[in-house]
Amino acid sequence: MRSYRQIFFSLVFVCAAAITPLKAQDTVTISQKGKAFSESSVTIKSGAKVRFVNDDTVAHNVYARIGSDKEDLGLQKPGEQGEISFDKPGKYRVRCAIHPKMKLTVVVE
Ligand SMILES: [Cu+2]
Repeated sequence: MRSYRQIFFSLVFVCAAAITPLKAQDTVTISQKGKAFSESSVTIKSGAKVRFVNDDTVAHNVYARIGSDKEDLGLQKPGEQGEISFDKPGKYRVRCAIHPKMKLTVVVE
């Protein structure tokens, strides 16, 4: 039956199209310990996320300026984590609102 074949291949195409964008999204994990980020700089692909994990004994408040927006993860207690997405290529600075010496540069390619 020709119509069943067409439906089958249409479904395969739709599923492949739905899965592809998910594979492109990478997540890089950055730890916070000793009132510092685990890296001073990280390079990611456009559309990827950076996950910030608080492995410290004190609270942190990670934020980044992306264009005119401020991405603020709010108060992160020890053991908590949060993610920031970076959709446009560029160089972004991530800071902690509590500890001004904490700096991370995110390069988005
Ligand atoms: Cu902090």
